[in-house]
Amino acid sequence: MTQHPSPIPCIIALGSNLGDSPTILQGALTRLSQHPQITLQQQSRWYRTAPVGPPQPDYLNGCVLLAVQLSPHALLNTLLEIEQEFGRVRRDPWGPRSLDLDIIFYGDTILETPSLTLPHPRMQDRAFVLIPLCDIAPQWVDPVTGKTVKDLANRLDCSGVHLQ
Ligand code: A4P
Ligand code: MG
Repeated sequence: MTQHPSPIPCIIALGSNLGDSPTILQGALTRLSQHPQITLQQQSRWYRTAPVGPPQPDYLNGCVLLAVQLSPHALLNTLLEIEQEFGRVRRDPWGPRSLDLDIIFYGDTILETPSLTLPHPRMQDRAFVLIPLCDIAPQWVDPVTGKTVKDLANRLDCSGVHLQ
């Protein structure tokens, strides 16, 4: 794995709507914090959110701020491994999942590759990402639009997002 000399601040969004979601999400955070190149710095509260996409159970969503000494693709591979460990088997787009880990921001990197887009391409439309993110990083500036997380969240209908 590529190792970066200085830690990069990264935002990861977590979601689950299959299985014992609180335990799965807490387990994923433990796994992340045990990684030698990852430091867990801040954690949002957990939110119960109405599903976006096809009918399915409500989600539990949250966000964390990490300091990461991995390249973007190495970080993605680590997240995919953790998803697998927690029983992620369904691959239906937008369908229910035991664990979804998305990279929202990797510093102020803008990247478009077949396997990874940064910032996350749908982040600015998603109250289930931006409301939890306001707990920990409201002043983070989206490098694409130049807007803060708080300003992006204020444009959205947040009626489906409730504190757990
Ligand atoms: N990928 C590209 N960019 C990224 C990135 N920034 N972070 C690629 C993570 N992955 C990224 O992901 C498919 C592939 O996207 C990865 O292998 C990676 O190479 P996936 O997790 O298997 O697919 P997915 O999550 O089903 O698809 P997608 O389009 O990423 O879905 P979203 O946008 O994540 O939406 N409603 C509520 N309330 N809460 C939710 O959390 N989540 C979704 C999934 C739908 N509705 C929801 C929620
Ligand atoms: Mg995903």
